[in-house]
Amino acid sequence: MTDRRFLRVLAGERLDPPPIWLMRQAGRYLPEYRHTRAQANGFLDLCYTPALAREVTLQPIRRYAFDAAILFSDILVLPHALGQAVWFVEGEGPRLEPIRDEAGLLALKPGESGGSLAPVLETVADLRATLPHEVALIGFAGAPWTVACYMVAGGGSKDFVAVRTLAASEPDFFRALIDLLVEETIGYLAAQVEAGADALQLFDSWAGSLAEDGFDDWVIRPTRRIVEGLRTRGVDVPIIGFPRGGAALLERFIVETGVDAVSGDVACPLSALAAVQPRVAVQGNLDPAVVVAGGTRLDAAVDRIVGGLRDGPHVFNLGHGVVPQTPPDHVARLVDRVRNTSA
Ligand code: 1CP
Repeated sequence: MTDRRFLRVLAGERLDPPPIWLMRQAGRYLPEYRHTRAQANGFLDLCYTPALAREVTLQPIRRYAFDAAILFSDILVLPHALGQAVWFVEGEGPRLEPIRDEAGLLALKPGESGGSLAPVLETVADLRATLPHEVALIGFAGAPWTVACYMVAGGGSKDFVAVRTLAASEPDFFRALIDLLVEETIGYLAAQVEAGADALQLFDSWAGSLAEDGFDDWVIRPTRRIVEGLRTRGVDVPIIGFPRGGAALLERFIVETGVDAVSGDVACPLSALAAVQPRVAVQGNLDPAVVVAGGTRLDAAVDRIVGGLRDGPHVFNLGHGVVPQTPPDHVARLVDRVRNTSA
């Protein structure tokens, strides 16, 4: 049995206090991140320079001694590796040259992603060699639906209505895009595990924008194929699903995809997370805004989550990523509260 507390919980153990890590635990809220970020020639360069990516991955571990580190990278390095133009506009977010038809799809270069993602895999190997033994290393990718949203829209969107329209009106094109992403994601995640990742998380940030049939086609099926594809290749590390906004279909997502754990979003009721703990480990689900607020309201929200999920395997996390305006002291208070609230 592993002595990494995070992995013990993903394997089904109940630990008190729960292990903790936070989505976007590395990032702009930390002054040391902003310092390292300024040394890189843009955000993608930060992701592709192993010495810098390793440094920003380790920063929150040094400060807070989290139980898991998450590889510093982005879900959009995969479309970039496929040959799509991807760039980040300072203070705004990602931009991509949109792909909306067969010709755009044919211009992609599947199966060659190993080459340009080599620095990311080197970062994984460096990290596993550098991290304290007891700290687990999480590798990740965007789930196909969410990555496709950015690839088709050409950037962020509040509802991705243009992408949902295309998925409904051009299902053959859209299925071909999703199929390609399924295969590439399997290869990319297997390579991360080979390089040293101890667990994997699939981020499906826009799962909640879909109707039930779309959720089946574009969230559940591709995720199941990725889980099966990884298992067929002999990848046996735990896989965490994060179908953000999919609380109403959480049980079915778990049963039909075969993931080992799920991350609950902010709106997911604690009772819904507790209800699935007999099957899988759960992560969640503090509102990042409450961390910004801090104080006794933060303490109360932490206690409620730790109390509500203590009867099954639970990894403390947020319901979405740490936001840039978060005071680092509030994160310290949160970690202390989780570790010192005993059952
Ligand atoms: O300017 C900066 O420094 C860039 C801000 C930033 C950071 C810190 C971006 C741009 N990406 C990241 C890192 C990142 N992204 C990680 C690293 C590990 C960690 O958690 O510490 C991870 C796991 C991601 C994943 C990611 N990127 C997701 C899925 C999770 C989520 O937040 O919903 C998504 C949707 C993206 C796309 C993306 N990359 C960056 C931004 C600002 C966005 C969101 C764009 C949008 O839709 O508004």
